[in-house]
Parts: sequence; structure tokens; C-alpha cells
Amino acid sequence: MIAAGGGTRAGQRTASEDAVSAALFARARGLVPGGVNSPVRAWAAVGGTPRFVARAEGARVWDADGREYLDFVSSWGAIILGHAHPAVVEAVRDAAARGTSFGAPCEAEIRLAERIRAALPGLERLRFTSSGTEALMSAVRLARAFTGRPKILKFAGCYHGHSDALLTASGSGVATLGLPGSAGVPPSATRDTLVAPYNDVAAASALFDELGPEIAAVVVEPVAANMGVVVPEGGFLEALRALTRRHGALLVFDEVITGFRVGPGGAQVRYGIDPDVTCLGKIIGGGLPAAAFGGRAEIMSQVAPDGPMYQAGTLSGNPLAMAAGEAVLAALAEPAVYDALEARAARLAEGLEGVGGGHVRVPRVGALLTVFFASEAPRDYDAARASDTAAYARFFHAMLARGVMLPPSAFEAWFPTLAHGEAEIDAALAAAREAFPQALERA
Ligand code: KE4
Repeated sequence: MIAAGGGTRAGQRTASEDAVSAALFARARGLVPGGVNSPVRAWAAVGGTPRFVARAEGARVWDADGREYLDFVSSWGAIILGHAHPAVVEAVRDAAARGTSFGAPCEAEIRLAERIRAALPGLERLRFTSSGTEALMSAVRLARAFTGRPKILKFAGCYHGHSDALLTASGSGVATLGLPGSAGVPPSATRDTLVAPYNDVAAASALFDELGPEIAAVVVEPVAANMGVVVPEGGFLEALRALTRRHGALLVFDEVITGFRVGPGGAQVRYGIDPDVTCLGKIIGGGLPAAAFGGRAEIMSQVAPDGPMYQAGTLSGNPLAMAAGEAVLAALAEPAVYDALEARAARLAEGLEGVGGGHVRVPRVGALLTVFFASEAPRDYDAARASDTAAYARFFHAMLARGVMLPPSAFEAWFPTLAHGEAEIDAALAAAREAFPQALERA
């Protein structure tokens, strides 16, 4: 199968197809834990040699061995226009020529903040950070500062970055006091973190009945994308909004993935829910390090230097990241952009379910989807973990051999971009038609 747009013929790939990546991986492992700067990139969940990317353009990446792939990782959702989009490259190049970081405010921060607020009016005030982890960590501190309460309620299978309080084991059962989900996180750091199953209104409600006066906030991915894509069931988000209002807690939407991906106003506009605090990331930095947390002015007035809640960052509001983000949001403001994203992602998801022959379910919201080897689309983390991850790993490699780079974990989302046109979707579906039988063969 030829990857759309020419490139390497997958069928002709030689045994040494990853020789250069393998050598780089060995070299990296002598320098960086696991040879990678973020664990998922090591391909532990699917096995094999992680490909080192040499360059990327549009919907494609080329690895260090010179092989071309259709890319559905898209920097974990940070890329939505396509890689190396000319408007982004030019904006970053122009900004860099004026200096890369000032440690002082600059107008670019204001312009990007204005664009974000135009799309998300609920963010009356916002603060930029350099990562989603920082944004969520700050949002938790903000909720505790604003309410004076200690506890946070999150949902099993949702990932909100790696700050201690949010790195809890994915609690099973109705609701558990958070247990540390990583070495180095002491029980003291997560004893105030409550965990309930996603889509389980009764569990969340029971926690509020028991501990409501102590709960500062509910933190939720409005569309879960870190256990694979798990769609909020009707009434789930509405119930969280009602519960938090009734008990005086804040509703924090983690839109690091969904922001500007599932619609021009993110999940909160798509589902018509007004959270108290929103966290953004990925797309707003256009592939450069930028994220943000924001909300009503009354709440954000807690944040230093206006208020007593400290939060800071050397590179927060970095001018290059601001320029990249502004270029991306300007392009996303073009009419019909989201119609195109929605239509192509829908054709991909429906096509995958079609060629999957009843063995897969492909939940999708906007340009966010996952292939689960399961008979039903999971409604929570326990169900997601019950899917056939071994089959997914076989599917991953069968697609890789055909020139399609998928997320190297069954618990991640696929991120099609505006550069994934008809030809790219057709090529991915053609590869999947051949790859599914291989994936379904028991090892
Ligand atoms: P960062 O700190 O990685 O910028 O953002 C953390 C974060 C927060 N909230 C949500 C909903 C997220 O998905 C993330 C990070 N996403 C993962 C991919 N699922 C990043 C990939 C990685 O860890 O390398």
C-alpha cells in the first residue's frame, strides 16, 4: 500500500526499517530515562522500536530512517492545522527574530488571551503556563484558595498531568480515597483526592453527600481522552454542574485536549456547560509549550499578584508560543474549518468501524477518536481496560508497516488534523482493511 502522497511502499519495507531509530534509541537510553522525554513515546504499550521523527509536514512525519507515515499522533493533539503549517512557521520565525523570551510582558500574550476569551467567554481572566500539568496543578490550588476547602474529586482514567495531587491510582469501585498512582507521591499528597468512575453520577453524588463541605472542586475531562476516548453520557456533565453548584464547589473542565479540537468553543460550548475554571493546552500553543487556566474574574482574582494564591513561570506566555498559538487560532477562526474537521473525522471513525467487521468500536467527538477492540464503546476506565489491548498492539504494528503511525497505546486518542484530507482518510482506511485481520489473529 502506498501512503497517500507517494512515499515509501510499505510492502517493500526491509528488515532494517528502523536501524537508525534503533541506534538513536540506544544512544538516548544512555542519556534520558527510557530514552524518551515522555514515557508514552517509548512504545512500552505496543512494543517495538520507537521511531525517532526527523521532520513533519501536513499530515505526515518522516522517521530517522527516511520512512514516511501518515501521522495520527499529531503531537498528542497539539497539532490541528497539520505539521509545519506555513502560517505557524512564519509566525514563529518572525517572533524569534525579535527575541525568544523576555521575562517581561509582551503584546503577543494579550492578543492570544483575547482570541481565547472571544471563543470561551467564561474565561474572563486567564493565566498562561508552559504545560497542561502546570495549568491543572494551578487550577487545583486556585479552587482550594477560592473555596478554602481541601478535597478534589476526579475520575478514574482521566489524566490531568503529573502533579502529585492528581496522580492517583485509578480507583475502581464506587469511590475511593485517592491512592498514589506513582512512586514518590506520598499518601499525604493524595489523601484529599477522591476518585469516582467516569459517567457515574451516583458515585459522584454519594461523595458529595458524604464530603460535600470539604470538596473544593470536581476536575474532569469533559470528553475523556486518556483512557481512549470515552464520551460523556447524557446528563453526566450536567449532573456535575448541578452537584458543584449545590455544594459550593468549583467545576474545573480540563480542556487541554478538547479545547479548540471538539469545536470552536471546546467541549463546554459543544455540551452547553459553563464550568467555573477551564484549563487549556496543546492547540493554544500551536505545538510550542503553552497552556492556560482561567475562569470568572471573581475566582481568578485569587491569583498573584492580584491575590494570595501564588503561581508563576519563567517561560509563561513565551512570545514564540504566543505567536504560534495566535496563528493557529486565527486559522481555526475561518468559517467551515470545524465542519471539515468533523466530516473527515466522522468518515474515518465510521470507516474504521466498518472495516473492523464488528470487532471494534470507534467512539468519536469532533476530531477526537479511538479504536477499541471491544464489543461496546467503554463508558469508564474499567471497561476501557477490558478491551483487547494485545489486539490493538498488533493493529498498531500492522498499520505502521503500511505507513500509518497510530498512538502507541490503546488508551490514547487519534488526532486527525485539517491536513488529513480525503486522500489521507482513504489511505488510512485502506491500510486498516488489511491490518485488522492481522490484528485479530491470536498471537
Ligand atoms: P502536559 O503537561 O503534558 O502538557 O499536559 C497534561 C495533560 C493535561 N490534561 C489532559 C487532558 C491531557 O491529555 C494532558 C496530556 N496529554 C498526554 C497525552 N494523552 C500528553 C502526552 C504525554 O504525556 O507525552
